[in-house]
Amino acid sequence: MSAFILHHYWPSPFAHKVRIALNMIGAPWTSVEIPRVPPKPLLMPMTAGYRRTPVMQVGADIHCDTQNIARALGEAGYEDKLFPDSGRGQVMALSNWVDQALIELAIRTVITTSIGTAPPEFIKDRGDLYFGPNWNEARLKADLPAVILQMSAQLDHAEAALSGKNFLRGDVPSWADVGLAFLAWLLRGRWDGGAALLARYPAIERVEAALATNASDHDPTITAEDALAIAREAAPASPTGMHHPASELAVGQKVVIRHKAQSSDPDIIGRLRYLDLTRVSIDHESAETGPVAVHLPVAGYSITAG
Ligand SMILES: N[C@@H](CCC(=O)N[C@@H](CS)C(=O)NCC(=O)O)C(=O)O
Repeated sequence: MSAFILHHYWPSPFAHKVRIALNMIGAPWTSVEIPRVPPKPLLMPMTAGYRRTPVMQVGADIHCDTQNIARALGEAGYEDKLFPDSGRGQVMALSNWVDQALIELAIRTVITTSIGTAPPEFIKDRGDLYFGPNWNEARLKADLPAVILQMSAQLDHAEAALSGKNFLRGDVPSWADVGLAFLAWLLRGRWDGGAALLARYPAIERVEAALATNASDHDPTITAEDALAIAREAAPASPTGMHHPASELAVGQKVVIRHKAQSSDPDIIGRLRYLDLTRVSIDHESAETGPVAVHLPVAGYSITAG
């Protein structure tokens, strides 16, 4: 069976980002389908509190957040395909820009235009997750035209960055192009204004088409119970240790990892296993999984002594 187990649901845009990447690099993968809203009783025992989608499991190593999943795929032998020409720094910077400058606006647009058609509990859950404690539907709707203007401006920057090139860094695609492809997938598939907006950006549409992936291009789905058993039977294979020159945290100490944006994300709590400039790992244990290592990116999270 494939080493990579993607815990996801099919409509998840961030999960689609990883599905596009797995297809682009030709890595075999399997998946577990998880609920779209909490509770997630067969996932959360693995994640020490992380509730977002997707999560990528490799035995007893649990990778959270797509930024960290990209690093894990690189370390598993796909570095050159995700970050061609030793371009990891530029690719990660571009990809973070797409997530922050564009995906946030796209998600806001999709959620705002789903009000009234998506289940109210879904809107409430996502509102609390993405817009902080004081959001309300009327303000989201009032803000929408300005959000679309913002998004068009950022799309224009991305289109210009593709000028004269097939992909953001030249002839071959990278993790940064995966960001544009899942953005286009989200806008086209979930917003009735998406196709018309994207039609103004032909280079982005070309990246979207070049990286388009088919949901069936993966090994058969496994059950969540099987995935828990795989975690239980494995031991974390990832390294331990402090590799951060400026942190006073110590391996073995209890730490709390918190999303930096205001959101309803629960805290992620465990004993520090590993820290370097871009990754934090904690040891976590549950009856369902035994000991696992949970990995997150440093960027975008606050990590403090617990
Ligand atoms: N920064 C995260 C964002 C992940 C994210 O927001 N995912 C959405 C789904 S596309 C989510 O978790 N929604 C709530 C949920 O699935 O419970 C990443 O890159 O993985």
